[in-house]
Amino acid sequence: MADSWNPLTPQTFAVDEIVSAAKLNQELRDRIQALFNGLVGDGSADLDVVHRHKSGTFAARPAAGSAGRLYRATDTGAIFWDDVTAWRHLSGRGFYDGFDRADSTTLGSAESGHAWTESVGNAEIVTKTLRAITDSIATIDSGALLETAHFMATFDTGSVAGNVDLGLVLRFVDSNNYLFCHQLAATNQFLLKKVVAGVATTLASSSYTAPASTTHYIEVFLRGNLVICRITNAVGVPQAQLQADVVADTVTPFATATRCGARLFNEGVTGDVLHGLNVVFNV
Ligand SMILES: [Ca+2]
Repeated sequence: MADSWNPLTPQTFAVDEIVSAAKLNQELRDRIQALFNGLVGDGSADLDVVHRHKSGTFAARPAAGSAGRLYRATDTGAIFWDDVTAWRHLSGRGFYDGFDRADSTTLGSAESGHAWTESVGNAEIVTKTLRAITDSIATIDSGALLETAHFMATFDTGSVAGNVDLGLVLRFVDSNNYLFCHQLAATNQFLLKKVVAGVATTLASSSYTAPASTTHYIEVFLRGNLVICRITNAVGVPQAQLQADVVADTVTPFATATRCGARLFNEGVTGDVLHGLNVVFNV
């Protein structure tokens, strides 16, 4: 008999039908063709099988270990690729939070869907800003290795210029191992530092005294071992820029860092606050 591939018009079977081999064979062929069309061909041509990848919340993502899988996180909008050893960030809208929600001592989830963690100390949301109650590092999980990224943050310095101590954490493993940029009144500098086994080392620095109660922007380009950080005042004038090669830190010791966030060490009502943070991963 001639081939007749028509997966959209399956055979019908009566309850008491004794099915002929030809009819069963036809049905089998049609179903296999439908599967083939859906997976290999143009999915829109076959309504029986639509090729979709596994999806679910970021927290429900399985462990990496099967090469080539894709996973779409429904809450953070990210798509990841499994390279066996780790999930790689393939695309997505990235992370963003303007803290446009009610005052709270817990940080909840960012507007992009990423869950905040108070990795160090205690922070809170006050008047649509992030503020430290005690010296704090608040992080989110990007879900993949932070090899390249672009950070843009808006801060307001606190009301006491001599206490300014704010920054962005670019790669965070734990409270004793992380890379960060830092505006620090104690030395009147903008700095890039690494903390390894609890010991902080300055990788680059530039003189800058941040005035009190003033909006600043911090922008960071993270490109593997190359890091460029700059701090800009409210009218867009760059005040300090750092360029550093952190070659030893690209994969070691921060190889497992998937977290990044804000470091606020000038706490309380007179302290510095973060207005908003946007991070685009793997740009
Ligand atoms: Ca808190």
